[in-house]
Amino acid sequence: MLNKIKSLREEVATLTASNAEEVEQLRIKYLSKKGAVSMLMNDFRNVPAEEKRAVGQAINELKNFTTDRINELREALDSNDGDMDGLDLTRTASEIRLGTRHPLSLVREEIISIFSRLGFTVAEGPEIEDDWHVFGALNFAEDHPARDMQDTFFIQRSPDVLLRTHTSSVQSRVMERTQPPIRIVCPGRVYRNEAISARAHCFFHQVEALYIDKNVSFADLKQTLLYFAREMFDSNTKIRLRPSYFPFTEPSAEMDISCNICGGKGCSFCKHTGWVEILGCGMVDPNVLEACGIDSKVYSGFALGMGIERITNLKYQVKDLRMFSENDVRFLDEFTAAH
Ligand code: 2NM
Repeated sequence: MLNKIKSLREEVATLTASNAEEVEQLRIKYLSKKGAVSMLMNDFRNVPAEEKRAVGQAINELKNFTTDRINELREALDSNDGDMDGLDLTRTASEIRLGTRHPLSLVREEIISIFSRLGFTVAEGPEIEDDWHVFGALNFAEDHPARDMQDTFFIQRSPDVLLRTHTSSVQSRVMERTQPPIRIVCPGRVYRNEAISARAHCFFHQVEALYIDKNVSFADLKQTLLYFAREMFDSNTKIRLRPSYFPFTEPSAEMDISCNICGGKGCSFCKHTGWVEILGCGMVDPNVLEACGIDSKVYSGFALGMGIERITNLKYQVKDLRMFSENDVRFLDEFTAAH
């Protein structure tokens, strides 16, 4: 009996199968009710009492060995491509998770959409720029601090190659190659040489708008600003303009909106003033028009620029600017995709 078990074990050890059907045949041959291993169980009745223990153990061991061996053969086939065993075509598909839009993208698209309703189209340009398009054409004095290494990232010196510090460089390029009317919005990433903290980053995102035609006035600018503020925030939003200075505009102003967090009553976000600054603007300086080949006696224009991060903070109260570029999915998942 023990010899019979031993030779059966050797036989099982050498089994092979080239497809699932052959594995099943082997299972039937050895493990089914009438299979070779099961038949040993029948013989077990005739084993003398003193051998029962040893033979019983040997049969059990053979049974386990054979089961394992056949499972091994089946698994080896399953992991081969082309074999359809184990592929359940009736299984419900797993859920497809859609990504979310980045908050800065959501806000950028909303800004562009508002200006497009006023007839503005999108213009884009390079992030790596020359001195002329970032500063020279835009009426920045030769010794203006923005031209300093402290404020601007230089890639190369004389001729200067630098990272744009504002998207106005796109506008100087458009003005150089296009005669008015010009009505463009320029979204994009800009770079400033600043220490990174919760409130400052070495890059951020801007949208600037430029409108040049005959008879464009400060009144046109104000009405555009009011429309923008009421579309972007709520329809009761108030605006206020404070005189300011920019090299490329004269006169220049900064615009505040009534704080949309406390509704103008005063809170920590607006530092208890009821107002928050959101953008800079002004009438394009005639020097800029002339530098770009546009006749400043015939044409006038307004320009404005805003930081997308700042607008996004107002809408979503993001505490730390660094959140925008860390790509932590727990943060990004809070912004559901807009379709
Ligand atoms: C601002 C504020 C004020 C501006 C000016 C120009 C250009 F090209 F026409 F000269 N583009 N953008 C401008 C004016 C930008 O950002 C705070």
